[in-house]
Amino acid sequence: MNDSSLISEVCTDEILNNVARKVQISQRITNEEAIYLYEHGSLGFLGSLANLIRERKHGDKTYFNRNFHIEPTNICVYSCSFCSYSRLIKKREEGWEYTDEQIMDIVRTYDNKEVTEVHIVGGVLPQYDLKFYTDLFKKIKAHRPELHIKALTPVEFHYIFKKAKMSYEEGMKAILDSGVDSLPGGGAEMFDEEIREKIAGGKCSSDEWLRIHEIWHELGKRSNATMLYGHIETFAHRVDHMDRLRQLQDKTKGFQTFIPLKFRNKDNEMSHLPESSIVEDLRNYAIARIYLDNFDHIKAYWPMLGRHNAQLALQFGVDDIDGTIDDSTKIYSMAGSEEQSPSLNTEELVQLIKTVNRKAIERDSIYNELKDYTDVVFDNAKALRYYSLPIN
Ligand code: V47
Ligand code: SF4
Repeated sequence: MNDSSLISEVCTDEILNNVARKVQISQRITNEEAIYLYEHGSLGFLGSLANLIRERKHGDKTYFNRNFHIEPTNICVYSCSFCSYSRLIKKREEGWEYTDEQIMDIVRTYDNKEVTEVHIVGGVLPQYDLKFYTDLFKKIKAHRPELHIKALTPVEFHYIFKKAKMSYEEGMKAILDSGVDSLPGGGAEMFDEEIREKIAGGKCSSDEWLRIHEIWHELGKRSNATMLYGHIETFAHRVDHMDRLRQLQDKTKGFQTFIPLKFRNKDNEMSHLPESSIVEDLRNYAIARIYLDNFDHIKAYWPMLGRHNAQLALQFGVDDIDGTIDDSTKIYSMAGSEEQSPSLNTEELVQLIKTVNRKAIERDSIYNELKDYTDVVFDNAKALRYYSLPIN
């Protein structure tokens, strides 16, 4: 008897049984079934199904990369109510605004480090226009051609293309030609229009977010998708969000990874809302894994979730925990994450994965496998920080 027939044996709920059967034969679940899973699926039930899918797709492999972030500014023309990091233009003095040379200085600090990716995203400001960014990306490529540039979201693209009086098609072609390799998943928030207006009013619409990713995929390039959950949305809104992604993915196959982002409530306009529990977070990862049958990867972003919760998520459908980060992002530390200076060296990330009996695989930004760490033994006492199970 395999895992999922066992699930069917012990579960007496007809709808849950049917979902288990569908998972067993790799059949897609409906939106109604996904909502039902949110309402009635126990953590154990969801975890077993999600893990079955995860192991069918990737076995024990758990992916990570060596990356750093650059956040050119935290001043922003928008004021999303979940954002703890941005400062409005009228409070400019409280934030930072890097010039292109300052950004290049940051890139140069990594010259002797074995990073493979830079992730660039920040606030939206008039001086960071299309020319600023395309010149910057060209400079980064000229300086370090092999460094993968994962940069900007439809929120920035919509703003800078409008200012440049360019269509999305023309704009994305210019972005491609300037050296951007892939798009991160940010700015998606929650696609339901009413919720989006309340938490992220004024920035690009859901259709615009999806259209920009579609154009990027049509150019033959890859991107990620996020979902900001655990605030004022309902389970039906989460399923609607994933439904729109699943439909676009059927069309383009350009998404690589889905990244659920748990709302963190420190110092923002929604601080009065409680944060979701870890049980709810794990259920959410599991349902995402079950629902998004056409996404290869589900990522737990450890600077947001915390490293130990990210380890747990590896049993609930997650196969990727992002990268080394090198303390280069402020978005989540400012929003209250327990990771106040997010940075893990390769060794620490590998041990984090191995101590929960998964296989650590370093990947590049489009999931080519760079190194399997199964037989690599580190001689370093720091690894003991993560010691909870025997290290293979
Ligand atoms: O779009 C901002 C979210 C996103 C909060 O593609 C918050 O590999 C929770 O998209 N609580 C930006 N979430 C980060 C992002 C990302 C991160 C890591 C990897 C990738 C990838 C993409 O962060 C924003 C927004 O949804 N966010 N503030 C907050 N208080
Ligand atoms: Fe600006 Fe992005 Fe923060 Fe919204 S989430 S206020 S667009 S930096």
